[in-house]
Amino acid sequence: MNSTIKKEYALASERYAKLGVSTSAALSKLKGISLSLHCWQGDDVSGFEKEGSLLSGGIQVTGNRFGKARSADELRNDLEKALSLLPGKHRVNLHAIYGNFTLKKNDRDQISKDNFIDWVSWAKKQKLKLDFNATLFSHPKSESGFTLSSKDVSIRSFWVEHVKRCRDISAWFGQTLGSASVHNLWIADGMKDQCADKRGYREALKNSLDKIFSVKISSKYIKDAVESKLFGIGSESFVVGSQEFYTSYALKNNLMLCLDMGHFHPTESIADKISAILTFQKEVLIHVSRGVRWDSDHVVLFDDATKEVAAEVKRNSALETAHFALDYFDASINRIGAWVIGARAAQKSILYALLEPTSALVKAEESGDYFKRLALTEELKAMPFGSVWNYFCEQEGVPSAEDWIKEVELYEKEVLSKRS
Ligand code: RNT
Ligand code: ZN
Repeated sequence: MNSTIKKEYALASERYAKLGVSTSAALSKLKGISLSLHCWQGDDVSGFEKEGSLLSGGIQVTGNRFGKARSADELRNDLEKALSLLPGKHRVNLHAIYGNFTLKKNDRDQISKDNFIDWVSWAKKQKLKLDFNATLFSHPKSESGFTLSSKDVSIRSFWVEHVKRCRDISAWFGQTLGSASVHNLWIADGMKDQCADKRGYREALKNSLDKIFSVKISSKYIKDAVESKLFGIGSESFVVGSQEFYTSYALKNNLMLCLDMGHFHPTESIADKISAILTFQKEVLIHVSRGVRWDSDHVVLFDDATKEVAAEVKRNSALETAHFALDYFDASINRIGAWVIGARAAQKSILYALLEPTSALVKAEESGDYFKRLALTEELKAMPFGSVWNYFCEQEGVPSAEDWIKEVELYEKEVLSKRS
């Protein structure tokens, strides 16, 4: 290992030890925390259902940087490149539209394991675990703006069948790869303008969910999550699957809640919700994202919002029971670089949380010494955090500091620039 990095780490360790924090304990914890890397950053959420598939329905990607993955093989190569630049071991998160539909042109209500054999053999080879998502957008049957909550029973049944099949595929990932697969359900259902029968749509959604989750699958294979939203493109006035709706449904039906960092009012703290949920539930799924003024899904950064989320998970002793899944899509910059910036930022945020002298903060708080709590929090920001991070990267055999940037540039020159 680079001797400067080693020296800097030793000095940093001493500084943290003075605060009662062990850097080596923090790093061994960090090593065991996997992020779920979202496949959809690699091709702007297009998927491979048919040639030239395009994203539609409630979410949008902007930008047209060259080099987008045009096939599942290219996407897997790009994922391998991104993963090679991340310390630790991570999972890959797939959406239903990423299957192989060349041999069997299955519509969503016929999707099956057969469409995902390539992904599973790749995952086995790469020693990766897979998570999954049903896809209820970018399809003629979602164009009305309603899927599982549609008042048209044939539309509703179509999507119920899709999600049921996706849960089967997800459970199969979990079983074959030996680690429960997180299946997350997000739908865009809602209305642009004032809705006169909110209750009707919510009853319909509940009805569909009851059908979907009446099929019981062992939690050894699948962990089901439901993702709420406050508003979206085309659903500015009303979203059927709101936070209150899903919180109630999840509690009643023993499902996990998914909190997406871009799905609330911009001034609302997602971090603040974690302890509320974990008071009643064991696990939580976090979609690590960054909204800029709206749910824009910008690349995740090592910023206050992400740090605060990680800190709350740590303070709730939930690092093993919270699932961090990245969820953003930026088509305006190098897509592999976008994956790596966001994933490393999420990992840095977790490390920052692990290096927090939480008990000292709680102690100050309990004794009413709020000055000390605030002062300590401020001083933490000037601690040699980067030296610990760089040491972790070197230890894990991946480039530290800014050294990974040139690897992305080289891949862009050698591989991405040749894609038309
Ligand atoms: C959309 C949700 C959802 C999607 C992915 C692609 O607002 O955040 O999680 O981003 O399913
Ligand atoms: Zn999300």
